[in-house]
Amino acid sequence: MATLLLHLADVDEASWARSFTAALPGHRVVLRSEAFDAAAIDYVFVWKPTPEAFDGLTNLKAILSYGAGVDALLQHPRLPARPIVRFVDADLTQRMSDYVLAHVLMHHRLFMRFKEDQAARRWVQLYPPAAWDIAVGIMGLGVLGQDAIRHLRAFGFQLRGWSRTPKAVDGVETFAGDAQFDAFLAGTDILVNLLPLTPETTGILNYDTFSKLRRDRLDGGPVVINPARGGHQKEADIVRALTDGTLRAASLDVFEKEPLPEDSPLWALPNCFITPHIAAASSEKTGVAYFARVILDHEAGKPLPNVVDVNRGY
Ligand code: NDP
Ligand code: OXD
Repeated sequence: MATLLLHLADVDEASWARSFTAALPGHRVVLRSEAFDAAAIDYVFVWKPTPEAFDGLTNLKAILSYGAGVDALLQHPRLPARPIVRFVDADLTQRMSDYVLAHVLMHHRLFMRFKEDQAARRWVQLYPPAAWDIAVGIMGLGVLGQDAIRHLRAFGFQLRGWSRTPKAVDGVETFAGDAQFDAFLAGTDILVNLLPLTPETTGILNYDTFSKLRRDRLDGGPVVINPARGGHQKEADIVRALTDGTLRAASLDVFEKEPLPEDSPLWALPNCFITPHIAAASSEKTGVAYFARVILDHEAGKPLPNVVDVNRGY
């Protein structure tokens, strides 16, 4: 019998515990608010763990991450040296692709501009180039980047992708590493960030990056979409670029500080579309199914899937 400890913030922990109990008959599921023997915990399922979350878990077999991104978890001051399994899930992936597709189409079809015209009761007919004349550049060709590409392909956009190591993706012009970053940007009209947050990618959405994007295709200039992590973006640079025309528009789901402070200048910018970190939440139904399977398989002697490479940072 395995014992699973839940340590989740900002979600209904008790509800997840009930679902895990139903999915793991014969195993034990405990909440951090209950009395439990720390040395008896085999697996801990975490989201935003407190500094003492792992204390005493001396016999832990694996850490299960509620988030697909593990940047914050890897910064935990007392993270035990145990395998970390991150959440990789069709439901979450589909939600992220919905978000990306919706925002790419919104910017390609200049809908924010038409909304401004509507507010001003202004009738101006603008015709954007066809999708096949617009290049969407995806930063990060992992689970989420490749699925977003699959959805965007159906709409006919030119597709470009950038990753750390070289990748071949059908119908996509790919670039890899720092050496090819500028070439990737130079042909990109709509930049979509689906990178993990690591020391190398921190602050990558900055003024210098924006000024290297292609400017002559989309009316008013290039666009940035960031549903990955707030640490990727320099918000002062985004404000500057959205104000001086280096960027025509931005869609941001994540922020340097969350919730986005009330006094952030981003709120007031008409060409900035803000959502409150909702691009792709982990669902209880699919999360429990995935992690229960991880535990059952591991207890049956199978290897853990989607284990984070701690040295790489994702
Ligand atoms: P993956 O680990 O599957 O893919 C990461 C991709 O980024 C890989 O292609 C990798 O390159 C590339 N990459 C990593 N470091 C660099 C670098 N220094 N330079 C260039 N490319 C790099 O991650 P996912 O697709 O599953 O998720 C991406 C991120 O999305 C998560 O880390 C998380 O932060 C964010 N996210 C946000 C959510 C939200 O609601 N806002 C929800 C879910 C995820 P290579 O292929 O060479 O390894
Ligand atoms: C995640 C997130 O990483 O929700 O899954 O941000």
